[in-house]
Amino acid sequence: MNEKLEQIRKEAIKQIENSDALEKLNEIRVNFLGKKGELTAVLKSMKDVAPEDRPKVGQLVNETRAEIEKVLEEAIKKMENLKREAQMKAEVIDVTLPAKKNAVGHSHPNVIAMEEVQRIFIGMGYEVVEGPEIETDYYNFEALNIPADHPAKDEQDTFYINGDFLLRTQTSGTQVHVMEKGKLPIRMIAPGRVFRSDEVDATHSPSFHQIEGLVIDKHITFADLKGTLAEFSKELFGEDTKVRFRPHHFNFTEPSAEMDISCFKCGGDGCRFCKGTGWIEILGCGMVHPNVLKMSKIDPEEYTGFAFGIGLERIALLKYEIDDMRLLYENDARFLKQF
Ligand code: 2U9
Repeated sequence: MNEKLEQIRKEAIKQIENSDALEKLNEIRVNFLGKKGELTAVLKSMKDVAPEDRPKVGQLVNETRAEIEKVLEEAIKKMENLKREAQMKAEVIDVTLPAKKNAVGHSHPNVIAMEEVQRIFIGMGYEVVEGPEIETDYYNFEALNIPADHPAKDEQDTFYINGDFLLRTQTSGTQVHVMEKGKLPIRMIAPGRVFRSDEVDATHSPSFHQIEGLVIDKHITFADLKGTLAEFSKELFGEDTKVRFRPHHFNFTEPSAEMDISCFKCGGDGCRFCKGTGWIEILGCGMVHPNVLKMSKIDPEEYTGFAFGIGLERIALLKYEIDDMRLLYENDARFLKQF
């Protein structure tokens, strides 16, 4: 019996030492220590042992069971540790690996320019007002002192919808809506999309954006216009920017002017950017025509005002040195991600 037990002990330990998986160790436990296992079989055969030897044999069986259990527990612990270590190794985070790059969207140059221009005028106390893209002939032309036979009203320049309705060719209608409300003084900008029946090329598009400004109050003079637009230009193009005004004609302003800024590339000496002139045209402006005030029930004897119009795309092209307007509409990600 002793020998049998010793054989069981040796065999169990050998199998435990040779096993390489937790499942195998469990099998060994069942085979040696389980109800139908080898040690239990020895206990069952106690009836064949002489009664006086039974306590000794019983003790030996218990000792063998205890030892197998101990070796088994140790092996299980070792196996579990190995498993955990392997798992940790597999799941290890390499903090030196470069992070995954998430593709981030970019603001469109038009949006950047629009926000910058709005920020400057809001800083000067201007209100931002948006108006409808579909206007009537009255708000887009008549109220702005543009007569029925004006060339801008030609179908070649304006998209007509039906009857009286058209796609606005300038945001000025928005200012007319505000003037009609009769609340004075007015200090506002009207940003938005406008439409003209133009062919697409490097400097034209049938749809572009404007920011128009309007100030109406008592005692507003051309000096207010000059001071405001000079300050605006310095903020947008830099403190050293100079401005000059050239006489022009618009139906809705009198006198009217176009404003140039000194070239921000060469400082006014003349370069390729300003075509050697030292100046770059950036907007149109003027004192609001008395007829325009009268039509919106504002007395031109009591109130005067100035207005200006800025083509947003022109500002974006200049500021970011983009040489073709079409790039602003194609939305090619390779272009947009530069901003
Ligand atoms: C009211 C009265 C007057 C708005 C003005 C301009 C001059 C102008 C151009 C800029 C580039 C159009 O987009 S562009 O081609 N605009 O030169 N706009 S004064 O004058 C107004 C507006 C509203 C009631």
